[in-house]
Amino acid sequence: MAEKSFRLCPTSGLYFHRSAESLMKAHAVVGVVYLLVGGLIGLLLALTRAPDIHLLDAETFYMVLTAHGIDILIFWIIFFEIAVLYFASSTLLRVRPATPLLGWLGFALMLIGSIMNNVAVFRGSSSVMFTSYVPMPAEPIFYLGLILFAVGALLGCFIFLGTLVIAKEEGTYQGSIPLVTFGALTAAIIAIFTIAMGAVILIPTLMWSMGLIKNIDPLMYRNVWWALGHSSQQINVSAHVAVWYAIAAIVFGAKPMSEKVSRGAFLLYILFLQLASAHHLLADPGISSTWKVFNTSYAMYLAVLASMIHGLTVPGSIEVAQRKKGLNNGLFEWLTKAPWGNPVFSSMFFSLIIFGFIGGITGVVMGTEQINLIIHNTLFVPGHFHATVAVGTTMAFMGVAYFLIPVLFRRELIMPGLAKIQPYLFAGGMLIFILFMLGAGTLGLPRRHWDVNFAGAALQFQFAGTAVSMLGFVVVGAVLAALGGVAFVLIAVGSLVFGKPLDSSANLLTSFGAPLAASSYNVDRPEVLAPAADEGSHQHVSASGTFVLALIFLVSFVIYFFANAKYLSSVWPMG
Ligand code: HEM
Ligand SMILES: [Cu+2]
Repeated sequence: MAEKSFRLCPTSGLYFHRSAESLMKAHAVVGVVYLLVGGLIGLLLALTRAPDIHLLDAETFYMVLTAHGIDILIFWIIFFEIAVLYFASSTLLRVRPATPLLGWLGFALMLIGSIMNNVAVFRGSSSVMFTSYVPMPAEPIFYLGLILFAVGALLGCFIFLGTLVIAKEEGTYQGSIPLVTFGALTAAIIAIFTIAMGAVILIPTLMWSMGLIKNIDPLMYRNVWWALGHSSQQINVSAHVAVWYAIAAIVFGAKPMSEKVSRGAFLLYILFLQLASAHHLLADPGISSTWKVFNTSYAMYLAVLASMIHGLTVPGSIEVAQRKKGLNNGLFEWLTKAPWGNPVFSSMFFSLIIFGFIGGITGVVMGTEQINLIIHNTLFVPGHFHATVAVGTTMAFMGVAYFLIPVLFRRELIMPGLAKIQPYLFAGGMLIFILFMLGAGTLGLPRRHWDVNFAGAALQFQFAGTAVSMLGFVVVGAVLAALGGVAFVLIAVGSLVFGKPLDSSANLLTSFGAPLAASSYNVDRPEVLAPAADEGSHQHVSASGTFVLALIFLVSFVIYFFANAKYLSSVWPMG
């Protein structure tokens, strides 16, 4: 292992291997470009949903809806995730990446595949939406693009595993792999399963679109497709939870409250999440209620339990770290005196709160077979998943990107003032957007619908006025969130192009006035992202504030669940 192939980052104490570094940069940058494209066209969708604006015509709306879903949920997130895999393996374990040349091949496949898919979509011939349900046909290059992209991502996962093997063989770490790497490993394992399911469903669909196969059963398609579609969301969850732990360590020097519990929770994801795919089939005929209820109750709750454990231990570990630094007054001084002006922290914390409170609670409510009936295919559904992926995953990644700009790219952040408020703009906008979509959906407004007024339709229908007027607020939220998204891309890409190159001793992260990486994560304390050697030694510091937050969470959960059950009984009277 030639020493000169590593660079020691003076800001963070992290070691970057040159070849892993370039791979991380390439994946992260392309991912951010897709975030920009996908986010901006998301705004066009919102502007069309509001009947007074009704921006796009019907054909363009469904084309853009397709592009938005795929560009942002697949291409932005997975490009960034592969960057995270290189970081969690090569950088955290201080080891060269396995077969970097294959890494570039994987990158090229992902890039080419994603472009092919976009070409198919923007030609207007493949408006089949993110789920591409048969028998709606898309062009062959739509599916082929997705398949090439998936093969590229699969290479990234294998290189991650190979890098772990090299680290083990060369003994670059002691004991077990760090928790963040463990979380990334969970994501990689789930990704391999997900991509295999993708092959099972997309290869036949490609052949069908080429005329080589006559028919694909739509019910079977949905069943297998969701083994891909749902699992891919669990890759996101594992990856963004790993990022939460990383940011807690980076910003606060926090150590997991219990390594074993956190690792066990990651394991729960691997064991139970595939079964939870059933929550996408709750309204499908041809599948028994027993099967639906078993998979979405007992099995799904074990995956949900895992998220609740992380949602408790991450803020808990931050609280413990803060209290040890003396922020010990009352229940919440540790939180009120957290570095709210530092976008690494604020992005991560908004991700955690909105993912947990809104994404989590609405997910469990929606995953209940009976309640699902009142919100199935309504705007409630995009309300839910913008909380989980658009805020949960995206903001966690934005947070770590703010950390990586000075550390990985060695650039000073441009517009630090804007960077301070950007997370508030994006999270605030998204919050409005999400809450009003949830509300409109609860009142029955459909998702993926071009015209809620049914102008000129053969069968007329009038939705409640309140529901329709909520769409105005959806637009307000969407505009704010889009501004926040554009601000992020401006700062991130602008810093790479115009940011002052950092000299070796600078520590510009502190320009946010927060105790940051350098103090809590430096060469003398390389163990911060590694397993806590003395587990238990800090247990006497309590995390009572987090405990109160958890209780508030549980109470909101129970009230909301029963409110929906009550509502169900009123719209579905049975005597
Ligand atoms: C500026 C930010 C964003 C805005 C304004 C926005 C807006 C929208 C709107 C209006 C819809 C259509 C809802 C419907 O009619 O059914 C939608 C769908 C969707 N959005 Fe977003 N979105 C944003 C960011 C994101 C992000 C960051 C993600 C994922 C990481 C995401 C993932 C999706 C997905 C998967 C769909 C569903 C597509 C489909 O139904 O096939 N969005 N978004
Ligand atoms: Cu799901």
